[in-house]
Amino acid sequence: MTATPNKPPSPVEDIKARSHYLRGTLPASLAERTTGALGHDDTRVAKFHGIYQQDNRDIRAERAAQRLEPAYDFMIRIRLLGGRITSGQWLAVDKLAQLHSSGTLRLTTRQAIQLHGVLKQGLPPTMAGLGAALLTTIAACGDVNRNVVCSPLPASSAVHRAVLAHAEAIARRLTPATRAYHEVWLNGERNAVPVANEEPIYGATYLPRKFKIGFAVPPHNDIDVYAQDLGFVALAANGELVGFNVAVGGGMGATHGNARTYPRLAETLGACKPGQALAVAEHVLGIQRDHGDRSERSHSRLKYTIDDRGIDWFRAELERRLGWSLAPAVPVEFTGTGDRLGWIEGDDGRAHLTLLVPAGRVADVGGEYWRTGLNAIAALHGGELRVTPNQNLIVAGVRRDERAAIEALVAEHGLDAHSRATPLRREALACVALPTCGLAMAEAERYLPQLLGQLEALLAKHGLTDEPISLRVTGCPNGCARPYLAEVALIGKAPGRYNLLLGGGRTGDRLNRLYRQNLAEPEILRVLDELLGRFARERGAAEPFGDFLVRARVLDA
Ligand code: SRM
Ligand code: SF4
Repeated sequence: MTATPNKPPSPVEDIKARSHYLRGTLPASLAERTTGALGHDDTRVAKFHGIYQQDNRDIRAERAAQRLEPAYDFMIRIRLLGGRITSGQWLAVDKLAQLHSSGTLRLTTRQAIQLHGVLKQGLPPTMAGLGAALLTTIAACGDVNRNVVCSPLPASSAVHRAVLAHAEAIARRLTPATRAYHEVWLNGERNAVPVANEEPIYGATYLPRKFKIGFAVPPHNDIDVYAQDLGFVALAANGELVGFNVAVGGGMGATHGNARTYPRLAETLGACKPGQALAVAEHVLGIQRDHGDRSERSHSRLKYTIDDRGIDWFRAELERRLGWSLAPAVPVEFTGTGDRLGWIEGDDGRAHLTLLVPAGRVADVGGEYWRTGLNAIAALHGGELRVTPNQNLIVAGVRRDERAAIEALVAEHGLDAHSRATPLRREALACVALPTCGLAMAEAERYLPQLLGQLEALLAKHGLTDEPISLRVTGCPNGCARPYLAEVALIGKAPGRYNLLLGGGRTGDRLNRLYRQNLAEPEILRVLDELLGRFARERGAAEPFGDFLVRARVLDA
């Protein structure tokens, strides 16, 4: 186990080791009726099962004043490989959400679906219901390989099918092998004799920290491949998949005021053949398992392992484990990180409709009936839906004769945001933040609509309404909406206060930079008003806002 010199392993390492391959004492914690919480260690173990203990922060102070324990409840993250879910599964999830959660679904930036507000007694039936719908939450959280993301729009069917097959194979191989999930949630029999090593890949203490893999299909970087611990960029020739560029060490998370933490772009190491991707994934993960920092959790992602030891060391170690060398990387060009909203024709006679779901929240609110409307679409379509890493939803593989009926449902339920939204709104992302996220320092999802309105007014003032500018807002520096890649990012510092970061690239391959700290809304708007004014006057032809800020050396001021 690699720990920082002179520092002991973090207490989480002990909890993992004691958990007996993620069993912990979950059944006892679930049966305990005197509290709405799980036992201390079990809150850690539950994460590996896709379950986060939270409490409603809107009423935290009030509960404390009444000397009540926090209003504990749970977020359940359903892991959907490549964002894929059948219509039947969608309807099953909605039903469980109505029965056991706050009733809304949340599409995430890693193509998963989250339920919030599940009470402890609601966990077993929800988990069993998900299992019955052939859905899983295993490894949606925890120190393991998380949901593998994959460019979701299958417009070029052969390449996408092939890429997805590789993503699936890797996700399967790197799914924890423990039977604990079945035992606790799906009434699996417990082995009378414990299996000696239930986790041939992970071992008893799993990884030092979360690990993320993504597959992008150029020219669309709609998964933000350079934000992944391990990114595969598909290389195609004549409509066939011929290989992948391999990029390592991406990550967004940082902590305010801690210089040992920072966002980092993944670096391209080289290229591999399609059939070699699984070995690459297994060995990159293996290096991180064996060499990642297990004492200081804020410094334990692969990006720090690489920076601490050097990229040359990493490459040599990877090639030693592989027994072969990566080929030179192939130059690729991306055109953007957003989704292609609206209808896109596939090359197989099917069409795909990408709907803009504001901040990924599936709720009936404000004249947009996302829950009712998507249920109706799912019932009619009967086929596949795909969650995108931009928190949107694709109605995939629509037959020509279904199209008009789906369009009618979209219009009837007010789900046509994609056709009327400004470019700013089409690409904007916000993380969940308050009231459920325990780490939020400021609002994000709930603040986004107001902020968008204000920024649209500024853009209109400067004649920039049609300008695509990427905006991402998070409630803290952990980076769940990948804010460090946006042209304009607000990162929560305190209630109503944000750091303003500017100058990210439009194709996801340049980090933005901190421009001003701890600003309240009026100051944010004043700064952006001035910069957008300059941009309107001084930009080069078709020059994006982020590029302009870098070229004009605005960020050096
Ligand atoms: Fe995240 C922790 C929500 C994508 C980096 N993230 C959390 C938690 C679970 C808070 C916690 O630990 O108590 C948040 C739950 C909020 C809630 O109430 O739902 C949370 N993260 C999310 C989601 C739902 C944001 C969203 O609005 O869509 C995304 C769920 C993804 C999924 O389906 O698996 C989500 N999180 C990300 C991403 C983006 C990505 O993966 O592409 C990142 C940045 C990439 C990266 O990992 O570097 C991200 N989340 C973090 C971090 C910082 C990790 C680090 O390296 O420091 C934390 C904090 C932690 O792990 O300690 C975190
Ligand atoms: Fe919570 Fe921070 Fe992630 Fe937002 S970025 S969901 S506030 S951990």
